[in-house]
Amino acid sequence: MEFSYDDQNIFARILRGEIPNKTVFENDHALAFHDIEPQAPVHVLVIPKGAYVSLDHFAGAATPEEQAGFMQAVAEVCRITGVDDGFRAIANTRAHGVQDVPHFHLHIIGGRHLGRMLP
Ligand code: IU
Repeated sequence: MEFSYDDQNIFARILRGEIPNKTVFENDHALAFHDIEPQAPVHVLVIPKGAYVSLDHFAGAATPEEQAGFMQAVAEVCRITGVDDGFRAIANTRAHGVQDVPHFHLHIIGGRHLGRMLP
């Protein structure tokens, strides 16, 4: 499918430094920051710095370096937040996935037992 990126979305503005964020980790290709409305003791969003609207867009179009940088950020978030007992990683996607912000983001949620959730 065709992906169209809106560069006025809130995470694009965070990446441009127009809006502050509580950064957990940053590298050349990704930024991780605390969710503004945490659903658990740990709730961090990991986003690529490139203009990707969704997980499938990122997975299909990002360079190997961008993908490696993103996964390094995921690993660092898990290490820094200490979610050794486990966590959930969620990528809400488009309308059926109830994605609010159209810049790919992976929720890393943990710090408590999360219960079963499928879907
Ligand atoms: P979603 O996966 O697109 O549905 O979730 C977007 C998340 O972005 C949601 O958990 C919000 O609390 C979070 N968020 C944020 O951290 N900072 C913001 O300025 C805005 C949303 I707007």
